[in-house]
Amino acid sequence: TVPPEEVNLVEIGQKWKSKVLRGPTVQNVTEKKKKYILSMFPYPSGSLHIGHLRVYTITDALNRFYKLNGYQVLHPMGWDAFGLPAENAAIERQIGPASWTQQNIAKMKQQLNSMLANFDWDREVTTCSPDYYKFTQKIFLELHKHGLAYQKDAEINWDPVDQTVLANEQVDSQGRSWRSGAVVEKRKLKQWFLGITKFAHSLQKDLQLLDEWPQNVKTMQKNWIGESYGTEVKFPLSQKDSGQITVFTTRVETVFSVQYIALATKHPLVEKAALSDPGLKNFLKHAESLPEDSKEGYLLNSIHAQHPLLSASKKEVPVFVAPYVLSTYGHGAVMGCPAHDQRDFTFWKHNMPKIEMRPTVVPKNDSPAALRELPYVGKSGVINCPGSDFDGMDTQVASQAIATALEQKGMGKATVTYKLRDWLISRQRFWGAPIPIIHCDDCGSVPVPEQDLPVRLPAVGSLAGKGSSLKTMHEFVNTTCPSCGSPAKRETDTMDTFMDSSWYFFRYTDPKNTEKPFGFDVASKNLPVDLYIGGIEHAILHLLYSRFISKFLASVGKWGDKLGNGEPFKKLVTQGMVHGRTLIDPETGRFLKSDEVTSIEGDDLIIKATGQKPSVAYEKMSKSKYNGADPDLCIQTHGADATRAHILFQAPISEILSWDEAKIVGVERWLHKVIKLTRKSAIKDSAVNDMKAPTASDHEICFFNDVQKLLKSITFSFTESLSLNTVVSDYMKLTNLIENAHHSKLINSTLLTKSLKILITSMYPITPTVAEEAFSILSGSKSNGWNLYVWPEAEAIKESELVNYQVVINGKMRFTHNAATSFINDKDSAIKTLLSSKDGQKYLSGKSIKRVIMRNKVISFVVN
Ligand code: ANZ
Ligand code: ZN
Repeated sequence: TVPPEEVNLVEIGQKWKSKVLRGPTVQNVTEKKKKYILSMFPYPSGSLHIGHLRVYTITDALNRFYKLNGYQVLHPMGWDAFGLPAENAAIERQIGPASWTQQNIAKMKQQLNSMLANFDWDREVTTCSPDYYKFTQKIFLELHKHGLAYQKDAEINWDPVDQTVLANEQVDSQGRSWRSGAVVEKRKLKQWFLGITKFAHSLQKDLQLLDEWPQNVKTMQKNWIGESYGTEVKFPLSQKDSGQITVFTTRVETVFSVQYIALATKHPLVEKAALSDPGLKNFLKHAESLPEDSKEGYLLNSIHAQHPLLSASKKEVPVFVAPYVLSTYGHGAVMGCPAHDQRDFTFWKHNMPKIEMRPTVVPKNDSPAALRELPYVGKSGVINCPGSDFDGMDTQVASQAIATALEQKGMGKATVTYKLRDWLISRQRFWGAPIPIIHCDDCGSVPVPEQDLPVRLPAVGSLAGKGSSLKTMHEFVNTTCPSCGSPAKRETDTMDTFMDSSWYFFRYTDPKNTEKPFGFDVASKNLPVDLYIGGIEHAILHLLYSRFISKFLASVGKWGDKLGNGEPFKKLVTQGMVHGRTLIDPETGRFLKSDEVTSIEGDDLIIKATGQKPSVAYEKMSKSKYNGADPDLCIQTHGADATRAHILFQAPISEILSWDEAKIVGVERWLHKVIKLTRKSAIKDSAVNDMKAPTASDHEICFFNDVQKLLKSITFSFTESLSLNTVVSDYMKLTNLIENAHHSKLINSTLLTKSLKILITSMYPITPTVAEEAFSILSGSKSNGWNLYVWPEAEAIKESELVNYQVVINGKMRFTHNAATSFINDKDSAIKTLLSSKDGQKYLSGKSIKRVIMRNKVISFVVN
């Protein structure tokens, strides 16, 4: 209704931008109260997308909130700048990856400024800069010194598109590369690994300390680490002194039902047997194309195993090769119990259909004869193995007793197994931190001496082509051995970029340190990170690697937290994705560009060409669906404050945000209202000398209480629930409350102005330029010691005897009116008040009043 040119949010944004970017000037910062607020640093791809905008708006709002509350806030920003996309883009554009990366960083920094993010730019880190990767290399050498970085021949995942190996964590369940999407090939190569499995137990156990992490992330990590308690059992081979097969089992009480042993195709005994068994050789070839749940098997004629606990007559156990046995889990060997395990059951039926199964665990309270349904996989039961020492025992007792018996015979022991493998960090690509090792024919792999760090990447104008690696750069490769001085060769693999990002949050605490990655005191003071925000896609990868490196660094005394568990992130929030409005032609199923539709009455859309309504859906943004949103454009059109508030208002931070720019009008209207209300109050403030009696009226008490309740709710949302969408809706409620009070003329102007100031200060974290503008308007007349950068403390709720009167007009309940119990004592004055209230005007103006009845809490009008 008011012409929009009256309030120009874009102009207000520009006017206050530089001041707001510097952040609030806070006087009473206490050393004791610290907050480390961190967002996962971006990959400098060249442009900020709307998902980035969402995360940085969240952290910036919290950053400003805590600063206003006197906290020393660490809110840094940096760049995860090594990696394949930069390398590929540089090859395409015929420029060096370093300069391409620098260009992108400059552009994205400008975008971060236009969204008004107040970062500690003096702490900026860039992982591809030599003064950063020097210390990535140092940490690698520290791991090496402790035996946690080693080279070994391994069957690895090879990405044929990106021409590099990948860590297990970077291959999805379909066997595809997380980045290129290519089907990963298996190759045997000598590679560098980090000993993350040495930390497997504490990585698993300490998940339970992370009570401020989302449960789903913890569950994913737990499953990935896969800690499993069980027993190692040895089955000697029949031919004397020819060795034994070790299996891992979690169900040792089923040991008497073992009817076969199955070996993984990569088991050393299998590889040996294949040398003299052409049938096996063929099977192994065939097995390469079999799925992991295949029931096929190959019976080995040359090997027979012996049961470690059974009498001589039942001792012999056949040995199979089976693709369902994983070579990388346990010992790559399984004791097959067809009667008690589903997979073993299926395998047995397929390969040995004629031989009966041998159940030895019986459901409780059941006779052995009742055991017809196989496999029986229940865990509570009784051992049914006549002649053994364990016959009749409860399974729980039996499993202990059997493990002890095996141990006494030297045929087994209790053990823990993990699914987690060591972290493969070698990459055969150029754009990464070189692994600081020199290979010498005489001395082996020699660490680069500390004073020679960093091992610099050669400065290249442009890269030759895909798969170009340090291997081809002879000046880099050829060097001398630091140990004996003879000619030697540098390691040409670079590190996985997840190594760069596994410690950057330490570097932020001490970014200018030239001696070491970071100082003990400053890191210990600032870590753990109080709040870490990032994408769920890192639930395993980055978050697991960071926990590992942090625990390692703590274990070698590089930092220490109060709890002593080396956990880097106290609270974790995974922000929801931003989905874009996707328009589809219902006839053809084609995705429509936004200029192919036009809006008609009531915001409805029609397709220009056909006049039909498009189908509308919200989906992951992608170029092919024309559903992307450009943050720059949104900020240019609506201003940064409206954009920030809109982003937060539309969805709780952990949930999917369906981005619809058109809906931003709601937030815009509210911000206009705030500015106009402030202007009106400023005039009133200077004109009216406050002559009100010091005792507040019931209306004023009620209004005061409502303001305090909203302020409490806003504070709670920032500190406890992080429901920033509620914060914005509370702002709106508070604005309306003040506006109505302003119109009602029932609230004295001191209280009104005070409440308006509460609103303006509390808006500062999310809409800082509007807050600055409103502050300057109001303090022009009288600031009365009001400091925009001090968070208002909610005051105690005041007692009042207010009643919520129901106003009924011609028998219909129309509105409620809050007033004192004494309100209806003076009937005439009550009617007058009601007629002049906003609702009263709406329902009663122009009507002639026949009768008014006031009884209890109901005021009844009869009108014409
Ligand atoms: C005998 C048995 C009897 C088993 C029974 C289970 C049930 P989790 O819990 O995941 O650790 N296993 C051991 N090594 C394996 C490998 N390399 N590939 C495939 N399977 C393997 O699983 C442990 C169980 O998985 C082990 O316990 C073993 O089968 C199987 F009624 O041993 B069990
Ligand atoms: Zn040497």
